[in-house]
Amino acid sequence: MSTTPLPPDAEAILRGDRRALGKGLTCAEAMDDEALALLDALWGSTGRARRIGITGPPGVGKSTLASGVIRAHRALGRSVGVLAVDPSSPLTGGALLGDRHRMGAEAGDPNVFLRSFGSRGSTGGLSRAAPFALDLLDAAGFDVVLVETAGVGQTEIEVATSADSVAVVLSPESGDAVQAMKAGLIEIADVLCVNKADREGAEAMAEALEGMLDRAPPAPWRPPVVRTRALEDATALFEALEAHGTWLLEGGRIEERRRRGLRGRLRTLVHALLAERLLAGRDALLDARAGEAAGKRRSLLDAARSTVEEILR
Ligand SMILES: Nc1nc2c(ncn2[C@@H]2O[C@H](COP(=O)(O)OP(=O)(O)O)[C@@H](O)[C@H]2O)c(=O)[nH]1
Ligand SMILES: [Mg+2]
Repeated sequence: MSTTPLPPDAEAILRGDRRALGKGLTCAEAMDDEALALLDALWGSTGRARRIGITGPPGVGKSTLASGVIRAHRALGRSVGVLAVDPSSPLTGGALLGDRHRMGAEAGDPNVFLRSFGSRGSTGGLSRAAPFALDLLDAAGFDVVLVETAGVGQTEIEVATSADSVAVVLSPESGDAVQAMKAGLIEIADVLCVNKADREGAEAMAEALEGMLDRAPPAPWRPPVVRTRALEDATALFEALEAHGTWLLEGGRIEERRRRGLRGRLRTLVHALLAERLLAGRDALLDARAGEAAGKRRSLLDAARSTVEEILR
């Protein structure tokens, strides 16, 4: 953490300047040097917001639910910063506009800040920017920071687990519910939400999830399975998330959970920094080993091992 005075843009974000926050998030999206300096400066001011993740396959109703959850927090006077992570396309704007539209009830409320965030290309190391964007929203002083991630990939799961409480949303019409389960989505759930409860198959899906939880090894927290009709009401999801938040605050569980989350992020960063440092200036070595693998003089794995040996020698 920096011990020098805060840079002006960091000061502005702490003061609640939304323009500065927007600019900071743009930097975070690119993970440029400016973003890194900003995050360094603001680290000491993070950790005050309650962080909520809403994840699940596309189309299950996450944005609609998020809108309801935001309204419930607003009714209690809490400010909310929202990050909608769209892995597919930060450029086309289709999904972005869709989210804006569905979260439209909050538009114009100065205590709700909504930002879409592209995660395309964020496949490793320092480019894993979304958790840092949550840090920025946290430092900006929102009472609640909510992130919606679409999809069931590793990145989405990582983003979701940088929240204190994670809701995994499924719907009876998402054919990829089984895939979501296989991808490890169920394991990260603190709350399981079967949305579109008005549709056929919702109750059967909820019961299947309950059965799965019955068979799982006992855990300190059993995720509740809530049924919602997001177009009408998201209260059940809001209340389940609140209950999980209360449980986390008992007996220091939240500190332990955050420490675990940060350990994962730290590992990722150390990986990236180590790789960057160790591979610097090694292009000739990599070319030579790749040539050997191409020419079948070594296997690819052997080439990798020997490259590591040479670098560490
Ligand atoms: N029938 C029904 N449709 C819903 C419900 N919740 C959301 N939808 C619709 O499902 C579609 C996808 O919703 P959206 O919130 O964008 O899903 P996301 O991709 O998971 O964020 C939209 O057309 C919603 O109006 C629900 O409870 N029941
Ligand atoms: Mg959405």
